[in-house]
Amino acid sequence: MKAADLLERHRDPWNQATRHPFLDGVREGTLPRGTFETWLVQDYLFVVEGLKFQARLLARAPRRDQALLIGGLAALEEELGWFEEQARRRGLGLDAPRHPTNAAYCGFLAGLEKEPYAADITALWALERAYLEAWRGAEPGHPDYREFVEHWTTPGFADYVSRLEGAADAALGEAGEEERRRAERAFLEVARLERDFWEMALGTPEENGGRVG
Ligand code: MP5
Repeated sequence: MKAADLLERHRDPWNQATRHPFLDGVREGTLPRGTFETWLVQDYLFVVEGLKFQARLLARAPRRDQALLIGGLAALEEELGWFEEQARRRGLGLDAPRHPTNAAYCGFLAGLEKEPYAADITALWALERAYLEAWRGAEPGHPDYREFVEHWTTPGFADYVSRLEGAADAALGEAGEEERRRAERAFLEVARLERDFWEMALGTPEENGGRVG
C-alpha cells in the first residue's frame, strides 16, 4: 500500500476534507463576518499542538526522516510567528479557548504517540496534503485572504508534502498488515477531522453571533 492509494480508496471523505463552502468563501470573499477570524485563531491553536506532535514524532523517526521532520519543525515555529503577526494586524487575541472540534483534533494528534510510526507519518502527510489541496481549491483567493492561500500553495510547501508522502510510502512499505490497517484508520480520522475543522470555522449563524455577511 502506498500513501496515494488511500486518496483513491477514500475519495469521498477526502473530498469532504478538502472542499468546503468555507474555502469557496475564501476564494469569493463571501465569508460571513467573523468566520475567517474564528478559523485563524483556532488554526493557530491547532498548529501550537501540531508542533508538539511533530517534535514527539521526530524522537521516534528513523534516521532517514530526521532532516525532513526537523525542517518541518523549523517551518512550524516560523508559521506560529506568522500567525501571531497576522492576528496582531487584525486585532485578534490568540488566547481564545480551544473549540471542542479543535480539541478533538489535538486529542487525536496526542493519541498518535501510541500508534506505530507508519500510522503517524501517514497522518502527518495526510493533514499537510489536505491543506495543500484545500487552499489550492481556493486560489487565487479574495484579496483579504490571499496571503493565506499563498502560504499553503507555495512550491516549497508542495515539495514538503511530496517528501512526506515519500516518507509515508517508505514506512508503509516496511509495515506489517496490522500497522498498515492502523495507518489507514489514521488517514480516515484526519480526513474526518479536517472536514469538521472547516465546519467549525463556518459554524452556525448562532455561533457567529447571528451575523450573515
Ligand atoms: C494544517 C493546519 C496544516 N494548519 N490546520 C489544520 C486543521 N490542518 C492542517 O498544517 P501546517 O503546519 O499549518 O502546514
